[in-house]
Amino acid sequence: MNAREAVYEMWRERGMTTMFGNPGSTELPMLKEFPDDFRYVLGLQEAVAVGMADGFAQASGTVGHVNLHTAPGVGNGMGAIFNAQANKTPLLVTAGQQVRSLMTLQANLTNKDAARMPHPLVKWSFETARAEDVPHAIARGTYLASLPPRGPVFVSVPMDDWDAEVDADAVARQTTRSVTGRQGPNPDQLHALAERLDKADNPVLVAGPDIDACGGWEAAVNLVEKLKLPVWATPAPGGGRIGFPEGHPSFRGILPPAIGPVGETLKDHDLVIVVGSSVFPYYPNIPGPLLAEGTELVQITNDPDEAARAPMGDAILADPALALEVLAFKVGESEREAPGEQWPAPDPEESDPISASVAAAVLADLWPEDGILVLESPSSTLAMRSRLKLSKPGSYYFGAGGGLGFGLSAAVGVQLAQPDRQVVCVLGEGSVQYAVTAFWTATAYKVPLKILVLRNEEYAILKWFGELESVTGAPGLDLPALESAEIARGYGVHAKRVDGRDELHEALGAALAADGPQLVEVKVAPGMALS
Ligand SMILES: Cc1ncc(C[n+]2csc(CCOP(=O)(O)OP(=O)(O)O)c2C)c(N)n1
Repeated sequence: MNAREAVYEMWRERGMTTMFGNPGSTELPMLKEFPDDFRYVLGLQEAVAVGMADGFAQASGTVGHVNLHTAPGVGNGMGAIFNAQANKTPLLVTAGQQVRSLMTLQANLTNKDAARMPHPLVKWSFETARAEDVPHAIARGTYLASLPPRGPVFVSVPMDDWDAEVDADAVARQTTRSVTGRQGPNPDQLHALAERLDKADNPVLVAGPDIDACGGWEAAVNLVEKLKLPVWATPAPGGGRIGFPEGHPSFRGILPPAIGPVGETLKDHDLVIVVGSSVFPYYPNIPGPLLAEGTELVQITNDPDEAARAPMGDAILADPALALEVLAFKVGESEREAPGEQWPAPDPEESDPISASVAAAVLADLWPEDGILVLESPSSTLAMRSRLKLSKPGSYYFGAGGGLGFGLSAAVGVQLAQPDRQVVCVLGEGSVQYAVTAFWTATAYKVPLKILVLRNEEYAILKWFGELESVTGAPGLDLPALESAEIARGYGVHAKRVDGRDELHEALGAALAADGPQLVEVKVAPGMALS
């Protein structure tokens, strides 16, 4: 048995038969005699291959695999690996390397310090000392990626390793292990928290992305309905997924992403429990008290680093879903009145061109049963969330790392992982450009993704940040004449450019009903769309 046979057998056993990548000479030996039961999804640039694998892994619940070209390919992929780390995506990243005998003299394409390169973006980074250890290293990386907190790992494989003979018995022992685990909550700590929740006058839940990733929606709803809790979503920049149904009457909205405003928003509560999120994914520096006097906070997270780095409150390390189930069981039914609907999205004002809020309202009108939103239109994140009010698990993916390019590439991966659900990707026209080659993959693999591009002819969110940071006169914030529909057509995507609410409604409806990848580009007014 050689290393290649051993590794493919392991991937097969673990259901990892979809491989994303962009090949070079150093990767070809891995791809030799590519087995019929595997699928290779070609990305035309490594950042896109990583982003597609990220979306695929998150939406399929398996460890994703992306194979990158040696040093320059890893370099291209690093922004997307950063995103995967922020998204806590279980992702095996492999990369080719020169043959071992030419590494010391540093022949062309040698990655002279391969394992150091993706630091600190991965949980583990490795190149084996011996060719025969490659299957063990890939097994180790795969196990580690899948354990909480999940995230990317990196294994560099010299190209001559794939034909190396391996010890079949040792490999079987190393690669067929079941390595699983979700942290069970400490019963004493949860008991104490349940008591605090029962005693609190006005407790509140902040729901984070890991509730979705860990399958905790039902338990969250049970807890909320028993305790009549109001619910906020964790601030949008860190909300890579949605942890609570946003159409639920207890849902209040999305917390603002800055210290002062978060403290202010939560000031009437005596106890805040934050589940499946960091405390908090702050972004702009708007200082103020972290929490009002008299407000206490308890975080439940499966990530020791998130627990340790929070600037206030207590933390309990536990799987969010398991902890919510125990809490929902332990707490008593509250006598409080259940919160009524508090997150209205009033009809947006008509304008010419239409606002992004109107575009969001049109999309909400046409929203497919079971639709999945992959969102990267920075100035209209809040408008999209507040109009769509997504209320089913696994229905929202957003790049928590903030690196543009996640949206379009991840959308292709999500649609490949969820062929029976309609994926809709909403993008700013600036964001399209960071993953533009994903259009080609969508066409080549007949991925029936629907894409809505909001054309505001500027980097709207950066102009807004400029105001916040008192920056005037910054160059490079306008994007005139970027023809997204024409560009998409060049990659084979059926695309249409429209203006106004009615044309958008018609084109989007037609795109949703049609086969294959479809794009609608609509002109929208500049500026932020906050609701
Ligand atoms: C890889 C990367 N480069 C640069 C940025 C900085 N950035 C944040 S938002 C933004 C503008 C995005 O423009 P567009 O998609 O048109 O959205 P809009 O702000 O107009 O809604 C940029 C350049 C980033 N987040 N990621």
